[in-house]
Amino acid sequence: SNLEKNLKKALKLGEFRLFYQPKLDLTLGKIIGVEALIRWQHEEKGLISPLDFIPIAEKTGLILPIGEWVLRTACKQNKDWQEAGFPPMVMAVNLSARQLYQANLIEMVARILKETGLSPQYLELEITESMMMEVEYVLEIVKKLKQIGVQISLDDFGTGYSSLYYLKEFPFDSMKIDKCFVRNCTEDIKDATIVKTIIAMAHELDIDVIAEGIESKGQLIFLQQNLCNKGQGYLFSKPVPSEEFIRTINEVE
Ligand code: G
Ligand code: G
Ligand code: MN
Ligand code: NA
Repeated sequence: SNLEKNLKKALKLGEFRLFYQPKLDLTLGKIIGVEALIRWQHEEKGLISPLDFIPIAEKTGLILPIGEWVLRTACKQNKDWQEAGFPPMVMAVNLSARQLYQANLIEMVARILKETGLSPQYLELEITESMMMEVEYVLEIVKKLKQIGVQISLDDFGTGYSSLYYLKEFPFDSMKIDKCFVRNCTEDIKDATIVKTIIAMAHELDIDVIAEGIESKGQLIFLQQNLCNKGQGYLFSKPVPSEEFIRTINEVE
């Protein structure tokens, strides 16, 4: 298709950009990590959201070269920030299902870490419940990634098939409370209950829990009162280009 051709061209022309959104320690108000989020800087259409091209990239398989570019760019950026003297942060990268099932994923991650010189503890891979088509296979992949030393988080928790089996069997370092629950947690008793329960369960399971989509002071206070000590959202910063992210670090620290 046309979009497919354009995506290939975009990769060749270097039209993809990574934007960065900070993850904060909600108790200390300090930046503890960052999530890399892709955008397409189109010469005529401007900035295109991943929602408009990741699904096609997944269907066509172009997500593999694009995903590799994302991983390399994010690792290199994180290494560059460390070398510039900023406090070390964990860089989170979103994986697609196609990538998780790609034969050489483990080798690719190891190679990119080696090429960029980033220590594995500063890379976190975000996966979602919807990727668990073959649970046992994914579990093996996740275990191998953990052996390399990277962190694994469960993104969009509560929106997929949400089997608690995953939480029991998978060595997740953290889980992210989806923004659809955070959005109304100060007004809707059901959302409040779900958010509180996810936080309590994560603590009991000894998994880090991070709330996403925090947009208001009220949501922040609710999360703090319920002992969620990590979060991200527009209240702190929307995803921004690297230069702007650096300014955010300086403001927050
Ligand atoms: O940043 P934004 O809200 O526009 O992202 C929209 C969706 O695109 C989210 O589900 C996010 O996880 C996904 N996304 C953003 N960047 C990447 C990426 O580099 N790889 C993959 N696979 N998904 C991404
Ligand atoms: O699927 P994933 O959780 O990776 O997607 C994260 C998406 O959430 C990104 O597209 C990012 O731009 C978006 N996002 C980040 N913070 C907020 C927020 O506070 N509110 C809303 N509505 N979206 C957010
Ligand atoms: Mn994510
Ligand atoms: Na999410």
